[in-house]
Amino acid sequence: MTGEVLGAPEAMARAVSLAARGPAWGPNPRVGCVITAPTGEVLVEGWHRGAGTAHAEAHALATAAEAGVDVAGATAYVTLEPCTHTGRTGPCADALTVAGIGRVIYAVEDPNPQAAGGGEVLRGRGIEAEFVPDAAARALNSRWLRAMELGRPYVIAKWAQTLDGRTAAADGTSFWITGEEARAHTHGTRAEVDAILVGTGTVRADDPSLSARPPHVADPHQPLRVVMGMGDTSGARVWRDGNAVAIRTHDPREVLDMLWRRDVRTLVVEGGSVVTSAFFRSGLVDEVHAYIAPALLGAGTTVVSDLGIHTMTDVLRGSDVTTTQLGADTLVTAAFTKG
Ligand code: AOF
Ligand code: ZN
Repeated sequence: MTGEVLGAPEAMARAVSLAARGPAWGPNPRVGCVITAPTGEVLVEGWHRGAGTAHAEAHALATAAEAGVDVAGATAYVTLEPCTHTGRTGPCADALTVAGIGRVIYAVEDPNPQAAGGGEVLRGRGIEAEFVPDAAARALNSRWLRAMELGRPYVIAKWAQTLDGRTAAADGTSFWITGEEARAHTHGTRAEVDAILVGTGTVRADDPSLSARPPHVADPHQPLRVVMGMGDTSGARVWRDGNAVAIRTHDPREVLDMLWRRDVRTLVVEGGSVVTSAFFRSGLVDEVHAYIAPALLGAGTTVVSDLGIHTMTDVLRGSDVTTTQLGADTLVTAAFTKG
């Protein structure tokens, strides 16, 4: 809060919590900025509200200008290295320089080659700019950062399964394997990502709407809905409004290239088995969200089919595992590619 006196770690923690106000989806990271006087007194704050709007530093500086607050010689704590480029908005390194900021502490280096280098630019101008790595600042944008490093969307493979690894019964029915809490949780994830993808087989079998319907959230963000494959899906529910796209290829890499060009940074792959297997076979699943119901089917569709693994030494094993109990069901998350 303005007027509060904060030490350096607290000021950065505050900047991280401001950053978290921004949207998790979209082509830009979430960034926060706190500007303090040399005494540690908070002068102004800012955060980025998403692509096309002011960056966190620009927001804080505009607030200062409006309120007539002098930031000359002040310290700016920013969760991401200030940018150097003119993209949808102007370079923050220049804005900080013009405002007379004396010191800049940033918590994550910008992996975007177009924007990176703000620290160097500021130091070249005699401004004290220091990179002080911060785990919370990195965690807030972990998927975006990984996507930028990989140059492709970050991929989460999500499914609901029985204890024996089935995602549908032998007759194709799959409503509902998991309970209400688990389903509500998946809607929360959908509302935080840029796109959801299924295969044409799933559209034909389930006719899903693929919308985000998190409980108690008015007007949630709706991800782009993507249908991959060659099957005929005309008349399906997914096409009933404009926010859906068909990609007529079987190749996950091509799909990711096309989605990257459409500013997709985080994608949830929601099956079915053919599509999920194709992403695993291509090494393109970064994270798994498996919702496991205490149920058995004994027959029916499996989560994935042949992945070309014939011996234990080739097993695909996740790391960074988390488990969350959701009513009777358990969500297991795991990382499958490592940064
Ligand atoms: C900052 N502060 O608050 C953010 C930054 O298209 P633009 O102009 O919005 O630029 C987007 C890029 O700028 C984005 O990919 C990332 O590298 C950086 N984001 N930088 O200094 C901010 N959001
Ligand atoms: Zn910027």
